[in-house]
This record gives sequence, structure tokens and C-alpha cells, in this order.
Amino acid sequence: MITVAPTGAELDAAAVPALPASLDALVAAGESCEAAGAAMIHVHVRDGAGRPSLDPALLGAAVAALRRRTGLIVQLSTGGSIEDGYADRLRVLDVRPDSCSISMGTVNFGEGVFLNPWPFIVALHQRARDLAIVPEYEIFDLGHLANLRRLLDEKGLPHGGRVHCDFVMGVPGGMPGDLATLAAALQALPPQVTSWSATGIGKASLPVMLAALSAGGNLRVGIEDTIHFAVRRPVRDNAELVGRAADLCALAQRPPMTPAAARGLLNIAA
Ligand code: KMH
Ligand code: ZN
Repeated sequence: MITVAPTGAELDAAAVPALPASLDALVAAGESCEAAGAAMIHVHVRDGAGRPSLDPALLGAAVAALRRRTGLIVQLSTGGSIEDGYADRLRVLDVRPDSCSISMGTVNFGEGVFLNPWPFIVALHQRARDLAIVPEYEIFDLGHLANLRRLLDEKGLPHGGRVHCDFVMGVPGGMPGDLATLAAALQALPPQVTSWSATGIGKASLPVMLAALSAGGNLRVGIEDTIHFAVRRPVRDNAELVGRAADLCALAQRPPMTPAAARGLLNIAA
């Protein structure tokens, strides 16, 4: 399964022309990335000025348009930006996407801190289950796997009964994006986990992708995580990153899943 994370909340839209900041650009990115092999889209939205937003109206419009124009599984970020508050992040779920991200612990994030205290993690997990939304648990550091284990042991399985986590590797302040760290993370997976993906930030993108492919994992790529396709060569668009991931999947004889197959993997209703 290839997930595309096309926009994110941390990049300056004015400095990255390829960033799909408007609704039209986001939906066009969804269409081209689905054609290139993506099955799921991890969505952050921007306001009219290109700033990251958790406005429910903007989120609702994005979910509706992506559902109308693509077959992708639509995952909304509850991470938002590092400036966003807990109430706004929790309210994202009221838009009722197919899937939502839930970050599994606090982590230094460049010059800032991405705050995810335990009671907030539990609130997201329980609210997502109440609303029949299938979460993806985001792992930025190895200790987050201990939190995931505790969450599943104490609070039970998410909606649908599958447990999918995503390793976000190479954030400055989080776990590094290398083979040894991926191997350590896989050793520490809670037994309830049924599938995982990985993404490497910046120059960790290719090493993490190749390691995850060879370890049997799924992939996440996109401009949220990577703005360079190669050294000194900016990414042209998100579909270029998805296309390269799909080519590597084909080379590894693990062809990309269709959205329908990915729905089966994650037990997300069509
Ligand atoms: N923007 C980061 C602080 C997520 O989407 O769930 C958090 C993030 C994780 O991107
Ligand atoms: Zn995100």
C-alpha cells in the first residue's frame, strides 16, 4: 500500500510551489497520485492564504471532494501543525473521514515540540472508535511503540479490529531514518499490529523506502515529508514521488495495492 502525504502543515506554501495548498490542487494531486499507484491520502488542509488550518468546513470540503473525484482512502491528520491545540485537533474527527492519524507520543520537532500527552492520545483513540473511523498510529520515536502497546492493552482495539501504524523516521528530534532503527522498531511492535508503513523525512526518504520495502512494509511518500527528489533537484509534484515508489514496489515484485485492496487490509468499508 502506498500512502501519499501531499501537503503537511509545516512547509511554507510560498516557498514550495509544488505544495498543493488549495482545494483544487489537493484534489488534482489526489487524482494524479491515485493514477500513479497511491491507495490512501493523508490530508492536511490550508486556508486561503496557504496557512495550515483545522477549520472543519475546509476539512469537510476536502474529504467530500476527494471522495467524489478519487477512490482513495481519505485519512485526515489529527496532528495538525505544532501550533494547534488539542480541542481543534480532536474536532477533526467530527468530519468523519475513513481514517485518521493518531500520534503516539510527544516528540521534539525541529525547533519546536509536537505535543501528544497520554490523555489526549486516549481521547483520540476512543473518539475515533465511537465514530467508526479507522486510525493510523504515527510512531515518531521508539518509545511511542510502548505507548501503542499500552493503549491497545488498556483501551482495546480500534474500530475494524485491525491495527495499522506508520513510522515517521528522520524528524529532527525523533528516531533516525535508517535500517538499524527500522529493525529495532519492528522488534518492538505490539503483537496486535496487523500492518505497518514507513516514511523517511528529507534525505531519509529513499533509505527508509528501500528498507521498508525489503522488510515487507507499506510506504508513505509525499511533499509533506520530502521536498527534494534528488540532491539539489526539487520535487516536481506528489505524483512523481508516488510514481518512483510504485516503480520500486514493482522492482521488488510487490506491486502497489489498489484502494480497494487497501480497504481490505485496513478493514475500511467502501
Ligand atoms: N505536522 C506535524 C506536527 C500527523 O499528521 O498526524 C504532525 C503531523 C503528524 O504531521
Ligand atoms: Zn501529517
